[in-house]
Amino acid sequence: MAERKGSRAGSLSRSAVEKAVRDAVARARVFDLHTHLYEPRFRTLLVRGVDELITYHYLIAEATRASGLDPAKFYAMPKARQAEFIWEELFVKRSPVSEATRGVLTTLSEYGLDPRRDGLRGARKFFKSLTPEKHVDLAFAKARLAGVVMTNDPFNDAEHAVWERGGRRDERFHAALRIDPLVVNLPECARKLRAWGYEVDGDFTGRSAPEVRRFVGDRVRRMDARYAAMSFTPDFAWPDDRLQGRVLREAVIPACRDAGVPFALMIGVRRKVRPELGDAGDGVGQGAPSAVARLCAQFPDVTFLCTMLSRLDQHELTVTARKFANLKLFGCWWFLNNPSIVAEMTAMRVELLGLTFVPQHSDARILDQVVYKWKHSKETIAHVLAGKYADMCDAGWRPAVEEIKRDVNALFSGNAMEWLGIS
Ligand code: HDL
Ligand code: ZN
Repeated sequence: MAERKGSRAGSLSRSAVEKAVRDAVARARVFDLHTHLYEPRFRTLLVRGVDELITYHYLIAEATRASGLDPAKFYAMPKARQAEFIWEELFVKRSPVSEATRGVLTTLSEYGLDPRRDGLRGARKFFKSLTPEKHVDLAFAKARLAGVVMTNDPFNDAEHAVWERGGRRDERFHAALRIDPLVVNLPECARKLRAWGYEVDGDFTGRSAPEVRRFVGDRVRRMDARYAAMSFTPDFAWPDDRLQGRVLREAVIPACRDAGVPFALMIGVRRKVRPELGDAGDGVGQGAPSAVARLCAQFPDVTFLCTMLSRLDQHELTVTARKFANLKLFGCWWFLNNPSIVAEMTAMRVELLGLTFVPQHSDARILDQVVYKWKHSKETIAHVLAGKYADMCDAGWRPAVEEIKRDVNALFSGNAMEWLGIS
């Protein structure tokens, strides 16, 4: 029989391609490039369980908005009462159709519960029996996680104490050195840095630059951090003679280059738009991908991971990534992590970057979120990819199933692990 156009031994028929893509995505092991999770040895820093899941700050914003309750009154309630309030406002009085409420349903259902029948009470009973270690194993298995990267703040006293104590590490958890405080609150950081033996001044004068560079290098080594990271407000600029530009240019970027680790820029957060909402009070603003381009051009030997928070920046940032091989785009961050936007961003990235990006990270703060964030993201990304592979067949190139698995595994773990030098 004549070879079908675009085929070779093992090629799939067009009708088989879409299913092969969906199966490969469903089976793919995931390396989660950015989370706020912690190994169990960090004890209470590892946030888990149904009350935490329901009082995720996304749901606090939604519930205080829906009810009109003053945030201060909400935060004055004990955690269990906060969860009951959110459950009542967003699940009972109204259907849980938002992405964050649907996420709670997905997670409880994936754990074998019936959210409607079991409700908050039944869910609480289920979680009661889980030790931190068993809970991590369960959530990681459900989300098919091969590994996650934490967000490690060297200036957080509780976290610092655990690093100082040392101890066997859980190899599924990788460290990332998160150093926003260096820019957001240098005077406080300088006080701690001096106590740790680094000659750093609150106004970044004297020997501050080489000493911050030494500190970043020391902490990267101590944590075996896979990258250093900062979030930036929409006015991120490059070049930049403000404090943040100097800290980056004179200390952080040289330290990343010395250590051979990437620097991650997370750009576009408008901090404390509504301070009384706490973690739920941040907003989003359009940034300048052109500043990222100038940074990548100036440091061609440094790898820059980047995710921007505004939907308005995505096309320009993706085109910028076509110009700079050292610019690595990852995830649909925070307010972008909604199916409608994940679909749009993933299609655009495949069309402009092929397979050379990381489509998603979970940003999970609560352990159980990885279950729903990855299920939802995989569904959306699989749908987009299936269409792209079908289009490829129509253009005359029928893939083999092994090729589809190769590509899908690159997107869900291979690319990220390669960027971070993890074998
Ligand atoms: O700065 C960050 O890493 C953000 O992800 C914030 O933690 C944000 O509050 C968040 O949780 N987004 O999902
Ligand atoms: Zn985050």
